[in-house]
This record gives sequence, C-alpha cells and structure tokens, in this order.
Amino acid sequence: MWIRHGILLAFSAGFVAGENGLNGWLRYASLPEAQRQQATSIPSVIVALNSTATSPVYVAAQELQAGIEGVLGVKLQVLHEPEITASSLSVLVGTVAAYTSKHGARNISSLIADGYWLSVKAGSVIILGQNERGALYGAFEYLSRISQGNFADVDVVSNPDAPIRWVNQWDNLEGTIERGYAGPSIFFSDGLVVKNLTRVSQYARLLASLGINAIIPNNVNANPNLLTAENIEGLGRIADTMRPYGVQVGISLNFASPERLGGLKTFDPLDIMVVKWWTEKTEALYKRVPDLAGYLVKANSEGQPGPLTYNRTLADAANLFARAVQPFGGIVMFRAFVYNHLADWTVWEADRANAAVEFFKHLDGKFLDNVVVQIKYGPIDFQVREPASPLFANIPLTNTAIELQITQEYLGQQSHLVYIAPLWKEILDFDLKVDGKPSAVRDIVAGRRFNKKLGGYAGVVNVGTNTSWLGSHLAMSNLYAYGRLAWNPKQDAQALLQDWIRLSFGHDRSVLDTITKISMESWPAYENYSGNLGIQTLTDILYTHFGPGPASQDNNGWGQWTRATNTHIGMDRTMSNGTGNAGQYPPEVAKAYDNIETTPDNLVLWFHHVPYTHRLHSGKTVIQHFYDAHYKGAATAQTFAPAWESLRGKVDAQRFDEVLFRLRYQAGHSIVWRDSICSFYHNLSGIPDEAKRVGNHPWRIQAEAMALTGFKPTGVTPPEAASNFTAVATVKNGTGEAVATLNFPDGTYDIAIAYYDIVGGRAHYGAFINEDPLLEWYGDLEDRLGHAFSEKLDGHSATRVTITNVGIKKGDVLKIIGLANGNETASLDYVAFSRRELLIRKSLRTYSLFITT
Ligand code: GCW
Repeated sequence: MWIRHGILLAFSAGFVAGENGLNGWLRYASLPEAQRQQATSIPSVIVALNSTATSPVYVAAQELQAGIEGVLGVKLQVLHEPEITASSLSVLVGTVAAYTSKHGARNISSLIADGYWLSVKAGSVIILGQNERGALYGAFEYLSRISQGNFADVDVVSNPDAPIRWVNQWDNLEGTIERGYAGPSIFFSDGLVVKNLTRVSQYARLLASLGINAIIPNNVNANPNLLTAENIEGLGRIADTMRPYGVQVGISLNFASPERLGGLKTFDPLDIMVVKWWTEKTEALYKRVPDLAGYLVKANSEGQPGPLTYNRTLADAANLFARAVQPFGGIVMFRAFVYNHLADWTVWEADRANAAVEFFKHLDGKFLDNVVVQIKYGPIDFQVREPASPLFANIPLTNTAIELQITQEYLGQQSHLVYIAPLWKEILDFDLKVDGKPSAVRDIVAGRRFNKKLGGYAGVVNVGTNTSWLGSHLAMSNLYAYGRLAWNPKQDAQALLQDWIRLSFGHDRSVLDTITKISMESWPAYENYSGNLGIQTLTDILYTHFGPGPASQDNNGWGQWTRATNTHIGMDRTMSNGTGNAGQYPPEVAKAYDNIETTPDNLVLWFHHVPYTHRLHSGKTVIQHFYDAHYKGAATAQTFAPAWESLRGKVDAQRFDEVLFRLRYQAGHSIVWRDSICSFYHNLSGIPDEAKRVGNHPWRIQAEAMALTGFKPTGVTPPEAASNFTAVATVKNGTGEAVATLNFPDGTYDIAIAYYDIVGGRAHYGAFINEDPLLEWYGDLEDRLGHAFSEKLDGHSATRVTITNVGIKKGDVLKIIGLANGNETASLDYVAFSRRELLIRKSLRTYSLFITT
C-alpha cells in the first residue's frame, strides 16, 4: 500500500495558474522535485474519526486530501469510521476521545483544550486533537510541514499558549470597514448579513489554519441594528459557516441598544428593564447561535455610549453582559481603550497615555470571572513605536488580553510594506517586572503570571472582498504571524515569516531571501521615515491616518501630543516633572523610564521633553537623528521594489505585478514622508541638517519654477507636504502645461515626477522630453491602492511616478501636461533627477546619503 515517490503521478513543480492570493498560505502548491524526493513514503488513505460533514474533523480530512493532492500529486481516499479501522498506512485524524474508544488509550494526557498530538512515523500519520478543533489544527500543522518539504518523523504535543485567540473585524452593517484597506465587507452589506457566505467560509479556513478560535465580525463602533431578528438570523448563518472550521462567532455591542433599538428610556446598566432587555436578547442570540463566543464592548470611548453616563462603573457594564452570557459559557471582552478625546490640551498632565490605568486600576477585582479586559499593546493607539501598556501590570486580579492590529492603520495602510511581528514581539517579550518578578507581557495575557483562567489575544484584521484579503499580498505575513504568535508567542518573527514565504511563494531560495530581507527591514524603515525616538507615527491624526501631518498631533483633544515647540519636543511623562505616566509601571521599569539616562533612545521622546539639541545615547542630537533616520528609512524603502523586481519569473504574474506596484508606490511615498517631516522640524527648529540635505534639492525642478500655462501655484495642507511649500494645480476640469529647459550634465537619469492623486476623478498626465513622449499616466491610485484616500492636496495624496534610464542632454526641454478629471485637479510638485551611473556605483550606505532628490 505504500506509494513510493518514484511512482507518484508526474506533475510539474511550479505555480498554481492564475494566483490571486485567495488561498493565502494554504495554496498546497506542488513541491519541487528535489523536495518531493524527501517523501520516501506517504500514506495511502485518510481515516477521519467523524463522518458529520460539518465537524472540524471531517473538514480536516477534506483538507488533508486536498493538501496531499496539491503538494504530492496523489489523491487519497477519505474513509470514515466505522467503515474501516485504522491501519499503520493511514493519515488518521480525530479527537483523543474518539480514538480511545476505538483503539484504546494513548498517553497524551498533557493535551489541553484546542491542543493536538501529531505523530509522523515512516509516513504513517496520527493527528489527535483534545477536541475537534485541535484535530483540525493538527491537520493544518501536518500540511504546513509537507508543503514546506518537511517529511521528517515527529512526535509532538502542541498546546495553545492562551485560550483566547480571536480576531476582530471592524465591519459596519452597511458594508464599509472602518480602517479596512481591501474593499467592502465579506460579512455585511446594506444593513444585513450578505447572502453568499463563500468568502466567510474561506476566511474561516485561513483562520483555523492558524489556530484562531473566534471572530467578532462587526465593528466595535457597533450598530444596534445588529440585534434585530433578521440580523440575529444572519449571524446564525455566519456562525454555521464558520463552525466547521472551529471558529466561533461573537459580536460587538452598542451599549445604548436598549434605548436605540429596544425603545427603552434608558440604557443604565443597573436598570432592571435594561438588564431584562439584555438577558432576553442574549437568550435569543444563543437560541440561534448556541456556541456564541461572547461579546466585545467598547464603551465610553470616542463618543460611544457607556455606563459613565449613569455614574456606573465600567465593571458594572462588563458584569451586566458577563451575567447574561455566563449560563451559556460565553465571555465578555471589555476594551480598555477608554479615554477622553475632548481633553484640554493646554493641561500638561492630561495625558491620554494615563487613561487606561486611571479607568481600570481601581476596578481590579470587581470584574466577574468571564470578563476579559482587552488592552491595546501600547498606551495610545497602535503607533509605530510605543512602550507596552502599563495596564498589563496594574490589574493582576483581572483576566487580560492584548489587542494587536493586523490592519495597518498607522503603518501605511497596506500601501507600505511593514512586517509587524517584530514590533509585537518586542511588546510580548517585554518584562514589566511586577513585584520584582519576571512578568513578560505574554505571560500576563496567557494568564500564567497572575494565575488567571482566561486571557489571550485579539487581532484587528479587517480583511475585505479583495482576493488578496488585506489589499496587499505581502501584508498577509502579518495575519499569519499574528495567529502563530497567539498560539505560541515565543516563536521567532523571522522564522514565522519564512514559513509564510515558503507556503505563499514557494521554495526558490532567492524568493525566500528577498522577501525575508525586505520584510525584516520594513518596520525599522517605516519607523525611520514616519516617526522615530518614540514620537509616534507623525501622520495626520485628524484625517485618514495615512500620510505625514506632524502638526496635527498637537493642540487638540485627541491626546497624541508631541508638545513640539521651536526649541523642544517630546512628552514629559516623568514622575517628578511630567504627567506621571512613567510611574504607572512597576518600580524597576518606572525608574528606567523616568530617567532620561536609562530610557532607550527609541522611546526618549515618548517619556521626555527635550531640546532638539539634546544628545542621544547614540551621540547624535535629536534633530540630526530625525534628519538622518528619515533619509535612511526612505533610502531603505527605495531598495524594496528593485529587490522584488529581481524575482521576476520566480513569482506568478498577478501577485508579482501587484506587489511591484505597491513597492514602487511606497518608494515614492516614503520620500514624501521623509521630506515632509524633515522640512517640518527644520522649519520649526531652524536647525540646519549637518549633511545639508534638508531643504536643499539641487536635482529638483520645482513645478512653480517651470513655465506654466493653466497650472497655478498653490499651497498644500500641511504646507510641508509640498517641496518648497508650493505645488501647482489646474482648476477643476482645467488643463495645465509646465515646461522647463534642463540644465543638468548629459547622462542617464531616473526621473521622478511628484504630484497629488486625490479622489473624485482620474486626472490624465503626459511627460515629454523635446516633445518625445516619456510617460503617460493617470491619477488613478484610488483604483489600485486600498488606502484611505484624500480629497485634498496633502501628505496622503502626495505621490511620485518614476521613469528609469532616461538619457538627458543639457538644453533638453521637459514638458508635463495635466488634464483634470471630475473633481480631481491635475497637479505637480516637482521633477527630480537622479544620476543612474552614480547610483549604480554607490553602495547602499552612500546611496542613502546621495538620494537627495
Ligand atoms: O485607532 C482608533 C481608530 C478608530 C477605532 C478606534 C478603536 C474602531 O482610529 O477607527 O475605532 O481606534 O480602536 O476603537
């Protein structure tokens, strides 16, 4: 019955035709011959210890069949007991209980809920889950191994580090997704659950392969209408669709639902009618969805209703729901993201970073056992760099979960490559030293450190209908790493990335090396060009959170303050002189953050207010570090697209082109970031860049300096989002022409044209040298990138197109024509020239200094 690799069906190793990303890392692409050779023997039949089509064990068998066929080219038969008994030649999958009743006990008592035992011995495979879900996880683990060419014998027990491994979607009932960058919702449309749930099933499959065990499909800014009878039925259909994959469904609640949907006069959590209303709603929900995972609640935050309106505590609110779901085994995830977004910014101490501890510390011990406080990783809001939230250390009597964000709200919105797992790891591994004892964040949320039964992970994903799920193929490494870390946070970020690369893009060494390199460089690069030293992502926090807008942080109630003046920058969070935030950490950590000498450079501006001339541990001044880091980060981002281009022919065409487009976009937008931030602080501080790059662009032709017809000089908002603080634009429906005679030495150049691509139309552009066409393009990024788009000329819409290898002679005439379209005016900021010959000869280090264009 053994099938030797020599007689496997002949099939060619290569790409699955027409890949669009839909299968994520579950492609089951055929293994290249060299790796297939390792499979000296594989089983000949799959035995599943459950024959109910909707059971995870049944699904596991189907998955094993599809996976083995895809990877090895043999279609194994699936048999269900009692049709046959297991033989040593099978892949057997089932629960420990089912196995024991048939085949006698196995000594795998160390399994906990959702865990599995995987045994591969000379090609004979046994996968036993502690529960059905665990069996499915074990099957996915086996398939991940063989997909990566790993046929080694193994005998392993794998248990999840924490029981809660959830994802959150911020989908609105209308079908939009808050902070989603991959198209509309796969769950909702027009106020209802969609009819066709195929994508929901495919999503459940991806989630299950990572060990994710529950999902909240609707936005934490919740719509009460989710609780209508029709939508409860819809939720039932979602739950039925995801259940075979072991993914339970929970929901976000709108705290004011009893009033807004139920017609009551109040939503006071202690009012008897309110309690009755929630109890009955909960019963109705569990009637349709008996395994509802529970509720997620955002209360008294960013304008959402909550118990504070009635002078009730957040614990009163959480416990109301906890009591309602308790008889059904449900849990309540109560978000710690509570703060006053209308804070008085003139009050130095009104520090948003303090809010979570202020709101929750005194409630420790008051939450019921099935409440879990869900805490964002840092004290503010998913910034590119934050210290771990001090709340993790402050509520030892309370169950906690960490909230991470897969969707890249503040990290480039999937239009920039940013592999986030290294950031998450820094937080998860951070030792808060509670009571002087080792207290890594991962041990706290797993429940280990404070002996809690519940705890774990919530990841905000926001997949959409785009077949790439997240809008960017490379961004899927973040979802993959999130799930794997929630299962075992000790895993290495790069190792997880490489598993994902092999599963998603195959086995070519250069593909592995290249994606590893650009991904591992991506978070440091993004931090360098978007906001370093702990100053946060310096984006426009009052608008789309995408492009640069450093002034928007300050002078408003949102509390993402930098306190930048023309001499100083940074939040003073010290105990002696500042907001006291450092003092919210346990003593050893507090002491380190309170003292500028012991605060790491990458958090210095998070905790300290210093002059721009303050010297860092690195020896640089703060301002020079800003300039250098922004140049370095943008220079690194310039290398991503060429690195990817070297993989042409080694990655299937559609994904290759889509990724290349984004990496080229990122190259241009990283320069927008670099220049905006450098020019903002240069202007504010008046301190020159030692390397003379900032504000000095000899290889640029500013649009306003060209001979203009139809284009008119205009400021943009913020001003630093235009080179030399000025751009040019046509009127609505207008036409513009900009002409310049080139005065650069003869040579071959890359030419970058900086302009603004806003929503509302697709402006049409042409560039010419001596009337010869150079490039024609459209302002159509809104069709091609899913990030939040802007209606104005600003740091979000600022972008560049680059034409490589153009031969130029002194005296050549450059002409750019722009035709406005719809509400989109045609616009231009500058044209930059880089000498190709020089670029090629420079090493990356000097390249970063050289790129001043
Ligand atoms: O980061 C902010 C986002 C909001 C989000 C909020 C939250 C869903 O800008 O869009 O609302 O956090 O986490 O509740």
